[in-house]
Amino acid sequence: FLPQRDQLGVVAVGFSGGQPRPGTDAAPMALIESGLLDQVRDELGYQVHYDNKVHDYSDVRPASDPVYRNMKRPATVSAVTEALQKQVYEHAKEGRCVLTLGGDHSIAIGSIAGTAKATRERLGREIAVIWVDAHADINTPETSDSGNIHGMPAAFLTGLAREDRKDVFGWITDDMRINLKKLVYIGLRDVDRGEKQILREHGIKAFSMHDVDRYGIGKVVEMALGHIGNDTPIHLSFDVDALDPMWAPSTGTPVRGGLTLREGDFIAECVHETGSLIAMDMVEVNPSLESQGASETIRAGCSIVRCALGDTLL
Ligand code: 4U7
Ligand code: MN
Ligand code: MN
Ligand code: MN
Repeated sequence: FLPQRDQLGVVAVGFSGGQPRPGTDAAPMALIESGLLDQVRDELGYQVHYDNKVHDYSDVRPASDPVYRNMKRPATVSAVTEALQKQVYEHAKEGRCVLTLGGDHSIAIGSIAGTAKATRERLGREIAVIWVDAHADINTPETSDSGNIHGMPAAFLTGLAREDRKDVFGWITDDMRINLKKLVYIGLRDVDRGEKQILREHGIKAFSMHDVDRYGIGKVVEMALGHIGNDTPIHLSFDVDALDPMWAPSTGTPVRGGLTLREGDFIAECVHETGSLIAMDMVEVNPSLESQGASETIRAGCSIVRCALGDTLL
């Protein structure tokens, strides 16, 4: 079922509306300007399918967008992720591995919906999602304190959160959804009370920083991959705030006690080694925050993407 190994579709998503701070919209350009796609092309040997454009989706954004069911900018995030879903789907159905450069983490609603749908059509398979993050991002609109949709993507993708309004994620159909049993977290350390209840109630597999400390990253990744099973197509959704702020300070919701850059790279390397990676998101890089740390954060994001695409140490 492997994607054509050397074909990479890239979507650059200049969007920050899933949370309040401007700046994540500039991340795709920063990652690309620092040479990411050139390295992937020249050093890793991929044929890169990229339209040379950072999308801001201004053509689909609604003029007004009041709070709805506690969600901030619901129609905007919905319209942007719906458009992204189509872009990712188009790449994935050609059998390309798809790299989505965010943007805040709300965009995973679109990228994962696109790979889930394409993989069902192409291979008749459900995808697994490895969610590397300080946060679980599985608030429903009702459990969320902030109303920020970047804290909700996993709820919409699993169907724990649903909405009939077509302009507020009602476009998400069953073929775009993911199985709760095939979602696995690594790096958690800031999970809201309501989210903990959701994780417990549904038996969702999660490896917190406590688990990383106890077992080491090698064992944690082994257990995470063991949970999803051999030969399952994998979508890796990597929130840069999974890394400790020491390595990734320029992000909207930093949390102390995170992964080292080497541990982040290691997760990505192991996912690459499975040969089952079909798509990846790199999200929540915000070059305008902690400007001293911006270049370091960008470098960290690039490094993790390169590792996932097969950059090896030797
Ligand atoms: B990110 C939070 F309350 N849980 O829902 C929320 F702590 O994509 C944070 O992982 C969400 O960066 C963080 O607003 C979303 C908060
Ligand atoms: Mn996060
Ligand atoms: Mn996140
Ligand atoms: Mn964040």
